[in-house]
Amino acid sequence: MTLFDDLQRLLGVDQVQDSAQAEAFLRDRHGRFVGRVAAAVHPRDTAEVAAVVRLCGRHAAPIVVQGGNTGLMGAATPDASGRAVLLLLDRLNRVRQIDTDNDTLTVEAGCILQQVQEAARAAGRLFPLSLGAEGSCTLGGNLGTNAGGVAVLRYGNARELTLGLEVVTADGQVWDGLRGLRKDNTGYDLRDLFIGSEGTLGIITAATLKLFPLPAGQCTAFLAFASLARAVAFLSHARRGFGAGLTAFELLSVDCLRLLREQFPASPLPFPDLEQPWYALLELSDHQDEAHARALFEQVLGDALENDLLVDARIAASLAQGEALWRLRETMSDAQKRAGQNMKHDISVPVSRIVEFVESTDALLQRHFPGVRNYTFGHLGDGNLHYNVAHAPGRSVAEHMADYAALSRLVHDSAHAHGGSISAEHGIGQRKRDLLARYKSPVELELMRRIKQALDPRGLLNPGKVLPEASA
Ligand code: 2HG
Ligand code: ZN
Repeated sequence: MTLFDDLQRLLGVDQVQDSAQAEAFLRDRHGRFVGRVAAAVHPRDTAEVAAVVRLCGRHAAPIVVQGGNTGLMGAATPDASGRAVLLLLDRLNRVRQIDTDNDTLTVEAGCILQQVQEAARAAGRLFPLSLGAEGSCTLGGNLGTNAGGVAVLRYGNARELTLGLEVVTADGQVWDGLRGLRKDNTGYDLRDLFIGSEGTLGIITAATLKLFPLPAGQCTAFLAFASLARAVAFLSHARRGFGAGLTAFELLSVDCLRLLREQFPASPLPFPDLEQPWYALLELSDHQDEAHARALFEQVLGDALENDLLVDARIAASLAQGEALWRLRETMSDAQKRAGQNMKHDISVPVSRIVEFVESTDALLQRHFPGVRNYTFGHLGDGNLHYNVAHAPGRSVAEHMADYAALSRLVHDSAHAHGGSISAEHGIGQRKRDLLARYKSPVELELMRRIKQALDPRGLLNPGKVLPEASA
């Protein structure tokens, strides 16, 4: 019996596809990674996932899990060997339980993030994980990469929002860790091992998530800054003024806004003259009411204007205006995609070193790669910038991308030298795998390898991802 036949017998003919039928799943969203598979399968529940894992074990077939296929690091794309089974969790999309007394929600890994947000809202609660791809990414992918997004400043990463997990282990057992406990000090935290492991340690099939009260009032504004240093100073000012109500502070350089205008001319910019070098989207959530939120918002912005932290502010006068501002920010990824590939660097550094990082890295780039254009934007409140670099005028995208290794090394070395990380929220996948050997200490890498060896001794879960080869 071949693996394909065995899978069809286990799941039924309709739940198993060959490489040709599964084509859409074999390349990542940007077409950077393309693979082949022995089969792609759509199990209907956790028991079927476990059975698939056991069957793959008997055939020594690697397993790659894929959710909404919106990741940027190629973690969900199989390699070209055609040996792997691609596990698609789209059928595991049930909301299993909502507990409003405990403020928890238990959902399956194949749920689209937006569906999770809507389930929470229907119960009068907020599930705050929010990112541009929320209409198509899945919760399993969010947990696999420990996704961040635009509300980390207030609510934390996917990890901080997760209380419990259900996981299928590498040998096909089911670990039911769906505990909705905020306190549980009973030994090693297995949950936190699986979150962020990008499918290399186990397969997350469901999660128990934290819920929060829906805010009673919300204020959104677009701000203009005379320098990045002022934007950072404003952030401290807003933290003091808003306390926990500060929910988002998303930075965009003037070149990002120019790109948005170029690619989406129908979407008006809040500052059409684009006279300042830096802009940010600010959001306050308030648990009293709309009037209280607005008064506080205006006071904090007024003080900042008076103290020259801020050049100008456009406060959204309605929900619709606020949403339009958010749409601008959220289409940054699409605007870049339309303009042609650029080099993405999802870095983080301490907020106190952001200015020094940007200024020194910009200067280094111009010295070594004259004319390249920076599209710098992101989650300033978390110290996480998307420090993306596009081709110089007069050079083709292909010529530019040929410099990827050298240019990216310069950016990553700079982030590292500023006490930062080379991957803040997008993960490692295959794209950054070999970089870990350069930026993680031998001790840290050795501990990671031992964990992998303990949980997946045969190396069948998402091989070739996250961990660099031992010799690298
Ligand atoms: C965002 O913050 C995403 O919009 C994508 O993390 C970042 O396109 C990017 O580089
Ligand atoms: Zn981001």
